Amino acid sequence: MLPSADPAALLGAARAGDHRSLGRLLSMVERGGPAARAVGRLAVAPAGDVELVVGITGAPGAGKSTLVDGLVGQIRVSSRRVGVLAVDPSSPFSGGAILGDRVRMGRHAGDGGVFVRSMAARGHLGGLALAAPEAVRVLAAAGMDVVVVETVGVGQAEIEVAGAADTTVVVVNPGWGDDVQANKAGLLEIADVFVVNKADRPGAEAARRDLEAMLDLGAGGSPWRPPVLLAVAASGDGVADLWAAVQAHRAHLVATGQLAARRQERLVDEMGQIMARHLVADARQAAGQAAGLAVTGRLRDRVIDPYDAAEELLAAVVRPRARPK
Ligand SMILES: Nc1nc2c(ncn2[C@@H]2O[C@H](COP(=O)(O)OP(=O)(O)OP(=O)(O)O)[C@@H](O)[C@H]2O)c(=O)[nH]1
Ligand SMILES: [Mg+2]
Repeated sequence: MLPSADPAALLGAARAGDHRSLGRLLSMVERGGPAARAVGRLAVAPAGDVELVVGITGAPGAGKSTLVDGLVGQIRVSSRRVGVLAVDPSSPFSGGAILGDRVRMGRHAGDGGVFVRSMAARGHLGGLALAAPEAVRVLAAAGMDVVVVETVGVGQAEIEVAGAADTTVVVVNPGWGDDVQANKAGLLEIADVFVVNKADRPGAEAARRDLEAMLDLGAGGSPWRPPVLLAVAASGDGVADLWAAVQAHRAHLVATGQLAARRQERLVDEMGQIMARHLVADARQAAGQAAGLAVTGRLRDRVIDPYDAAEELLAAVVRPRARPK
């Protein structure tokens, strides 16, 4: 029997544990358009909310997938259903074929309580920054108790995708601080937990001290100080401690009322990003159709400058359309 393409039917099947239906729902979200909107509306209800969304980010090859694989094992001890989303901001491809080697989840392949999916964003309005939180909502609506989002750390994208998580784990390796590319301040801002992975290699202790020193400099403001853990993901060392640290961070968020508040804040941020994307699209369209307008003629004749011309066009074309009815 061919599964129905009806989003509600697919979501019902996904809730009952059918991973193929869940995969199809995520494909719809990825592609964007009317089907994605239908899925998004179904997935928004708070009844489907997850217990915890964990973001894992770090440089390519830092050992994120190996750590996630271990974490999933820890999470499954309590029979919680786990959804893993591997997000690659640099890849226009998805569905697992291209990113397959980035997700090392073979150990859980036969476990119906574990759903793994890699993701890119071809047609989605806002790229991955907006596709990821929507995908997380779909996983939640499908009954996942915990969602883990793995993102390759490549600058801004990792920070945006980390915005979909309650708890963000930043994975570094020994010697990471020598890398002039390391965006230390940016990582400090997003990290709730640090992991120095590949601690079987020289320099792990120095990397830990380096991170602790950075945290000392920034300490004071926040009541949560990110722990710095050592791990050897390849052998499983430190993975139980990582899961404990993630749970401790969640407990902190709950105790301080931040879990719900942050989730609500993220929704409002997401709305703002969506509005910005719409306005950009509208503005480009207006500029593209501006050839015959008087204002464009005055711009060409250098009677007015591009800033004043832009103001005029925005006032005339974009803003009235964006005004609430
Ligand atoms: N020596 C050592 N190697 C490790 C450790 N953890 C992971 N690796 C190896 O590092 C390589 C990359 O691991 P992945 O888990 O795929 O890393 P990743 O960060 O998910 O990689 P991308 O998704 O491609 O960015 C693999 O060959 C792992 O076997 C570790 O603790 N020690
Ligand atoms: Mg990976």
